[in-house]
Amino acid sequence: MHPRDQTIFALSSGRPPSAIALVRVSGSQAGRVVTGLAGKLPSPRMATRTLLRDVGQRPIDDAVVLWFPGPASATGEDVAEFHVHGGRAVVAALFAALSAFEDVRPAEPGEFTRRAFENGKLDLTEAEGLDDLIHADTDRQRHQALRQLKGLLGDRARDWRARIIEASALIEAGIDFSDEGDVPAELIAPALAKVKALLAEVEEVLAGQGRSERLRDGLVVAIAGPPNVGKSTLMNQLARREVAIVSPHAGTTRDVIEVQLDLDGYPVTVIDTAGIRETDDPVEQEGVRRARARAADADLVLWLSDSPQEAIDHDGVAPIWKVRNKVDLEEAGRPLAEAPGQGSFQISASRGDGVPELIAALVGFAQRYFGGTDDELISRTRQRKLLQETAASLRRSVAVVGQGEELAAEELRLAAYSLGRLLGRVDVEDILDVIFREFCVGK
Ligand SMILES: Nc1nc2c(ncn2[C@@H]2O[C@H](COP(=O)(O)OP(=O)(O)OP(=O)(O)O)[C@@H](O)[C@H]2O)c(=O)[nH]1
Ligand SMILES: [Mg+2]
Repeated sequence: MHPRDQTIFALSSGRPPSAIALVRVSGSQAGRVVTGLAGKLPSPRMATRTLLRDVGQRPIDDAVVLWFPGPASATGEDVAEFHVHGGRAVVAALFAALSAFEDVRPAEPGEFTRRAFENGKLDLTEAEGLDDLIHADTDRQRHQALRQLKGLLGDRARDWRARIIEASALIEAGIDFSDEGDVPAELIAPALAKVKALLAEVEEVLAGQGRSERLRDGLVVAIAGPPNVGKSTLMNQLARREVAIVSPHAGTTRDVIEVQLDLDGYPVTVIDTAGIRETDDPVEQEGVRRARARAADADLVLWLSDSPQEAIDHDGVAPIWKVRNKVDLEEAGRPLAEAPGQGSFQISASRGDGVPELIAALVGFAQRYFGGTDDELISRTRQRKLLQETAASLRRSVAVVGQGEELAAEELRLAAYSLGRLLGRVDVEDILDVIFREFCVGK
């Protein structure tokens, strides 16, 4: 049997040991597997308590079994779920029993979802939403993924595709009518009007500022500055744990250290870097090189210093906030010379003074950066690229219609093709592997 037609199984719940482990089976052999292990098939969709036994009739575990005959199942195939005790040995014994069946094998990552997609249970944009939901770390990412999973973009794309096909049918009917000479204007004009209206809708969706795409990836904030100014101390404050080594030696941090923060539901990655200075130590030189490179790519740079006259030594397009640290030392001696201005802060990273204000400003920055994502439909570069191609083809079809209706019809075909790729309905074998490989096993 071809691997594609084989029955697959996987642990769909978290890593054992856990209270309960959920093992899913999907494919034509699922019924035979359940009968083999549980003695008989339970009623469809009814949780049924059963003792599972292997081929030698040795007990595996006392389990709850669910039976979902296809096509009304998650994958569209026959599906069985075994809820067993989540011990490593229990799961291993169940896996061994499952593998003993002919044409039953462990699933590849994302293979359940891929089968659901291939059986038309969801389109590719929804599958992407599902992947995002599983990987969502913050509340706003979850919200965004749920919207994607609802199929809002897919619904729009299906509607556009149907209307493009209508428009090209009008044009092609015109071409068929007129053996010679021009296609009558009364056929072309309504088709063109349809295409223009469509184009406006696609462009409106594209006009979103990519905030949803950013929400998937998160915001990167780099802490940079000279050595020993307290960058790692600030990092630890933001992370609320000791992620980076702090020491009075200049040149302590060499690697780039990252922590993921959830700032008011926004995903933010903070990176702590090596202090930037000229040095002869080759290891520290490499650290400084990495620090510069990461800070140059960041979305926001916190330039930390411990003296008022510190010059900023940084290249990049990202905004830079000046953060003056160790103000506790200055307070003890003389009063602070200046009050903090726009994009400028005074903190004591070791005592925590000024850190809440800095965090509040970061939340504000994240709010502006991600903006309102509620009306955005695009969440991936792949989707944006295909919609751009669609819009370009629609634009060309309007532009070339004067030179020949066949040319316009061909552009419309291309536009429909791009939308088909967006939905995963045409010619996407190459990208399917890439997308589904990112999924977890068991999903
Ligand atoms: N008084 C005072 N000392 C601080 C403050 N923040 C950090 N320090 C001290 O400054 C020294 C350097 O701190 P680090 O956090 O290691 O500085 P860094 O910028 O990461 O240094 P490198 O990794 O070497 O570039 C340590 O001795 C800290 O305890 C502060 O707000 N006040
Ligand atoms: Mg450091």
